[in-house]
Amino acid sequence: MSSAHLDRFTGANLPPRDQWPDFPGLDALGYPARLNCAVELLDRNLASRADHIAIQSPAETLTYAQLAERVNRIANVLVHRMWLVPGNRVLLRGPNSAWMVAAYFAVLKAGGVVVASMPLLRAKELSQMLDRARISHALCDARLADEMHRAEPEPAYSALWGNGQLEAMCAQQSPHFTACDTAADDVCLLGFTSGTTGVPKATMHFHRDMLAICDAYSARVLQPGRDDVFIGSPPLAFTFGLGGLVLFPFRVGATATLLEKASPDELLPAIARYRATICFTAPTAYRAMAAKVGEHDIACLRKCVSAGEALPLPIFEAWHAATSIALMDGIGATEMLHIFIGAPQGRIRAGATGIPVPGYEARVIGGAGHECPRGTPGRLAVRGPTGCRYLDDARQAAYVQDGWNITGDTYIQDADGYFWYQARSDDMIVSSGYNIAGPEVEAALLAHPAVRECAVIGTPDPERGMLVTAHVVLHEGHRAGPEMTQALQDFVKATVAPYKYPRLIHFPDQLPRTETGKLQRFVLRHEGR
Ligand code: 3UK
Repeated sequence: MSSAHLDRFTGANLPPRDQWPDFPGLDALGYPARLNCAVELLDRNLASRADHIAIQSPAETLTYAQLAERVNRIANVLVHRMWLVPGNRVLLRGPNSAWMVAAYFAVLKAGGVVVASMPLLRAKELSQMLDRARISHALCDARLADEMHRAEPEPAYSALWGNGQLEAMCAQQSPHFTACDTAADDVCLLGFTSGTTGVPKATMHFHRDMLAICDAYSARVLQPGRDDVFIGSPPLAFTFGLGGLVLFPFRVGATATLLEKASPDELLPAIARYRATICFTAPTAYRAMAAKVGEHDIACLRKCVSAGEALPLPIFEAWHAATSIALMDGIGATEMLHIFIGAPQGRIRAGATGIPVPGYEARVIGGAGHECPRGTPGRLAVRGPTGCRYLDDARQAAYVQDGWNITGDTYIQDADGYFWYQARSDDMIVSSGYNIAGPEVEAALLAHPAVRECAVIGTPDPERGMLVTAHVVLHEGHRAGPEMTQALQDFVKATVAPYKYPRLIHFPDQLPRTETGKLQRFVLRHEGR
């Protein structure tokens, strides 16, 4: 297999072969040795879907033919004006928009390697990415250029869209571009993990991986059709958003709806306005939207995917009560590119994450690496057509053990084969010898009408080792204080084993979250309460 990369940086920085995961389920997907995922995902639609809407957004609507033309023009700019050679890393920075997607596919089609940055990242974090990934090129939304210009080392070539610069360069280029003849296992994406501590890790994904998530999770679990209209909130720099908002719709010639702003208050009216049928967002957004569904006509909606964090049962139930839709929970990871455990409509069990996506295998293992008996908690191990390859990082050996990807989550597999999330393995609370999973206590608290959001962590305690401590954000009109604390404690004791109740309860105004919507438990732990 010969790489098309002239710049050999990514190939040279793959982990040693003996540290790669196994890839069962890959051969069955039948990919050829050479493929460019931009051709398969975008250009393949030109034969029968040229005039179908590929992207709709507040700013503009593009058919597949119009999008393909913009992609070709940008690819020509990259190659003929910015001297991109295959294998170069290109920073992409912008809110979810048609220009962002066009730039993304232009890099892929030209054989470059995409490095997408979350819109809110600051110069310091961008500098780490520029350095770690040896980024030579940048395409950026003009509104987000300031932080990029402050970051170092400055890419040799950069261009902005939104202020007419890239637009003018594109106008001078041909609307035709011949795709780079990349190998199926050429790296095309460096996905930085939303890591909590330490230097961020860069996960390396191949052209074939971009198709594999479409042909595994999307085709077998989500099962979209060409008339579906996708919508959602995750940034395209988060692979949850990339897959759910762009790759999955494009693989079937459907429509992507891209919103620059997609808080729950904006997403709900957008679902109605764009007649969306499939929604991707985080559990907390479904909870916030469930309360306001009555104000909007969202009868168009058919399927809703929840990922990024555990989906507490009360949120599943609230969304079902409001819409009659069974939320599709799914666990994914940047290392795996997308979701590897979930359940198709009709096989969903409320409260469980689901069963392995066809092509993937999952099991729960103990300390020594042996499979745990069904019904007992242990570490989640998975393998399938996609898997973890960190760029030059010693942490590879911790994530991949014996060919299995170890996600860092504690799970229970039940007698029927369903997987039930317990906690991040680091977040298990050990109090007086009991193992307590914070999310279980959170689910119990969320069922109380006064609770808007909550986080349960362990805080050090001389007697019990750790104390179950809850941080609870109350709905408006409810008062914090000893009475509320007592009421919540009694409420939890009535629904889960009493030893799990939160002995300490704090009432902050909000909880710390990452840009991908994840609760930052470590921030609460380090607040030293
Ligand atoms: C946690 C979940 C319980 C879990 C992601 C879908 O979240 C994604 O990737 P990240 O690298 O984080 C991975 C970790 O997040 N998690 C994600 N989904 C669930 N925990 N239930 C869930 N449904 O700890 C996992 O190890 O940011 C999700 C698709 C692509 C993604 N990158």
